[in-house]
Amino acid sequence: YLLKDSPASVAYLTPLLQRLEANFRHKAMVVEDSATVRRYLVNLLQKQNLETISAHNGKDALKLLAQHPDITLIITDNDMPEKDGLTLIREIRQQYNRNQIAILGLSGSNYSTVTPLFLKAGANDFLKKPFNQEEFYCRIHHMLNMKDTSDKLYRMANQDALTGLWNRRYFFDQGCADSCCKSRNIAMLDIDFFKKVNDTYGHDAGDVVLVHVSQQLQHHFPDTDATVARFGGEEFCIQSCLGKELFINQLEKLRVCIEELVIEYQNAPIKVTISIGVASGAKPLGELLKAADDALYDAKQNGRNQLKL
Ligand code: GH3
Ligand code: MG
Ligand code: MG
Ligand code: MG
Ligand code: MG
Repeated sequence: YLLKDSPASVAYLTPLLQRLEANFRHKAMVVEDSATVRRYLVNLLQKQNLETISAHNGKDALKLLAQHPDITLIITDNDMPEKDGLTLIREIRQQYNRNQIAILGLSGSNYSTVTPLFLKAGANDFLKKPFNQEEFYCRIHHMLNMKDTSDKLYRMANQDALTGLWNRRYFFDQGCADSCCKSRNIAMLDIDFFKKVNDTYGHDAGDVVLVHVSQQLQHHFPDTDATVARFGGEEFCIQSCLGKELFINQLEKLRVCIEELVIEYQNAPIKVTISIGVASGAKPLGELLKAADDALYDAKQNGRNQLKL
């Protein structure tokens, strides 16, 4: 298909081959009431390495989307029984933006306003039926390239490059959006005498320790019940809506795990401990952070490797 009449130069082929490889990470859904067209579209997408499921109308599509929240690409017809494509797109856009799910509208409707209607409803792009197969592939590839670039930018803006944890920016965005959370828990964590690790084993060893400690944080506080962020240097912050008792128990388990952890770096066994300050309540994020930081200071003053409230 795309390769058929392309110049056979490396510069031209490489992005196409990279696109085909990256397509394995996407899941597509075709929404179309005509069984023939539906099968045809599914087949076209599968040829491009896209795992593809299909729905026969908008209502069915919403049900499938709820069962497959990892769908990243939707190709939808407009005229369908139960729920049309435009309504479907408007409803999807209440939950997912253009960067989360890319939508291509596809319609044979013979009136000139159909393109702007689709775009205003929230489609990323639109194609009129009958379409040219090459154009279809070009538009799909373009949408997926945009989606991958947007995902990459999102990660770069919100994740810490060394540890993969969320960064400070994400933590505050999330923390303010979560105002529905009546009562929340905040923990500030800081590695004890970390400067000594750098001084003794070198800065690279220090980086390895930061990665291992972060993995323990992630393991004890999965994304489903907490936001774990690297605040800077060797300082971390956790926000959780777990019950206070559960939260403290889990932090205590984490502290002991890190105390017992032996990090091998170039045959040198490195051990570290962490101090933790905790604050809870239905208060603004800033106030809780200040209280947790004060508690962390107490933990340090009181001999480190401990949790203070
Ligand atoms: P305390 O127990 O009081 O927290 O002592 P500390 O030595 O851990 O604290 P201090 O704030 O004096 O030192 C923190 C050190 O962390 C200093 C800095 O060089 C180091 N650091 C900050 N960011 C990084 C990083 O990304 N990698 C490495 N290897 N070291 C870092
Ligand atoms: Mg139709
Ligand atoms: Mg310090
Ligand atoms: Mg420290
Ligand atoms: Mg510190």
